[in-house]
Amino acid sequence: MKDIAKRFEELFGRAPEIVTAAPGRVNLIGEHIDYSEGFVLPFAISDTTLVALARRSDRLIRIASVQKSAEVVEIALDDLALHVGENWARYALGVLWVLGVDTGVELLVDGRVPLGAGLSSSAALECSIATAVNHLFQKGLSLAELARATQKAENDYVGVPCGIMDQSVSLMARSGSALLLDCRDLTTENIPFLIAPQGLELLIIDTQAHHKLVDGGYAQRRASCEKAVADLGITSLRDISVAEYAARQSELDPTTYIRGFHAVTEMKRVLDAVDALRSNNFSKLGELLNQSHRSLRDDYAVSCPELNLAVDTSNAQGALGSRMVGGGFGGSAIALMKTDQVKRTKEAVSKAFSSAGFKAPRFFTSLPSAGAHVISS
Ligand code: GAF
Repeated sequence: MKDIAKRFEELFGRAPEIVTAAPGRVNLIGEHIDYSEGFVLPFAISDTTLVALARRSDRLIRIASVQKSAEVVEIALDDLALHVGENWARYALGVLWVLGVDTGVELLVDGRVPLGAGLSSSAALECSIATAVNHLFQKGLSLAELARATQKAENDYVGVPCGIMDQSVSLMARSGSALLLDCRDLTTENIPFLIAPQGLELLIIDTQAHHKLVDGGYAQRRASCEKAVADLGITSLRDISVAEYAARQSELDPTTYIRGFHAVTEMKRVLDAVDALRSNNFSKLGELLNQSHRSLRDDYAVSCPELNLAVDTSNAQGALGSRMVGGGFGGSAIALMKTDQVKRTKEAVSKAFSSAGFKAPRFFTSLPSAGAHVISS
């Protein structure tokens, strides 16, 4: 694969001033609770999005992506607030808009996080650009500030109502650990996640499914959680125990109740998963993954037939546990299993998908990897 600095030079006729990388993620557990101020436990995967950037002496912004045939999109810096550009370009422009650059730039993206697999290629893109801008323009922003800024870019510039998890882990992850992230104040703790010495592997199954509900469904789930908070008169679902929540069921309409029930139980499962990891209790972790999946499928209603088939087939092959990850309605599932079960699980999932008439799934594995960093400057 060609070096991004070389490609930048071919495209823009000079060397970049900085090259950065930021990873995609999988979430071990803690799904759909980042926007309810919960704890989540994602880790960064080894696939990253590379960005090469150089300042211009005028006020022109020129951006391109290797995955879009390096076709250059141009916009005047003073027109950034107009929110223009095709989809991928808006993710990039949104970050320049939110962080503020005082000169034009040339920017090339090489996104190596599998696209459309629910592995947060968009957060990787945002965070790689944010890291480059923060360094080159000497913004001095902390990782938490960069996470809030990139989330704002996605919410307000692209128009996707995402939470804070994906950007935070892409920026803050450490190799060898899952990131216990408190989505209320963005404090973190690194929880070692070293499964290979235990003879275990976390298989990532990209179902290649993308159901239409994605956008509307996500916003509706968020709205249900906000309604539960408002109707119960509490500050956040984070501030109520499962028992107290259940005791107040009559105060909520059935849909609001069941959505919030997922959130409060998932918050507890994350803390239980941390305990399980700290005591090397991987069968307990597997059980929590299964509970999380059932809750996302039955209570939160964000799974889909492809994700359920991936999870059920993995479990039937003897996985310790399996669940859908990310926003849902498609994307990927994870399955924790003994290393020697990986091959036959892949075969079984592929066969089950083919029999069900689904697209062929893709498989990945990844060790927990480092967050965004400068490669050269
Ligand atoms: C998507 C969002 F971008 C995250 O903020 C998070 O809510 C996740 O879905 C569900 O946990 O990845």
